[in-house]
Amino acid sequence: MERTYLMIKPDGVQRGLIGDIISRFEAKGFTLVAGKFTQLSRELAETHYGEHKERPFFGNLVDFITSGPVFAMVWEGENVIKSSRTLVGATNPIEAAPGTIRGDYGVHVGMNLIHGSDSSESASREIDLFFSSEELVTYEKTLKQWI
Ligand code: ABT
Ligand code: MG
Repeated sequence: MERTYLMIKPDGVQRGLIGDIISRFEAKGFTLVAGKFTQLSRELAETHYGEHKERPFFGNLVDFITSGPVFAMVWEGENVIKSSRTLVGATNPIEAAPGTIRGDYGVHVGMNLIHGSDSSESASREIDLFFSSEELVTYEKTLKQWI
């Protein structure tokens, strides 16, 4: 089963959107594997966004992502990497379709609410960067008769 790394950014946390965002992935049919409310160090943020090191917005990006706590998560499900990028929407919220997280809530490319891994390589790298193997919880849904 495929896994991806999703992270609600400081703007999503401060606007009180953690619950709404998690609900969307639950309602879609994906399963939560790990979750952590945490403040990123500069070093971790620079490693996570290392592919953008040479871009002009890199400094601002690292400033923003370390400006307050984030909610880091691992989600599992069929085609979860691609599907979660669809639920998240285009990088620039102005261009993101209504119905997507960025399309519904965002206006600024530098504050676009949530990060999602863009490939299976990124997903493995990012899951390992943010979570230890003990923090990844696999379980069976055994309470179907009650819920
Ligand atoms: P992430 O999920 O945060 O990686 O965003 P996404 O993959 O949709 O877009 P990319 B290209 O990876 O952007 C990374 C972060 O850089 C910000 N950014 C991007 C800018 O501020 N200006 C730009 O011109 C571009 C291309 C948006 C992303 N994050 N934030 N916050
Ligand atoms: Mg990206």
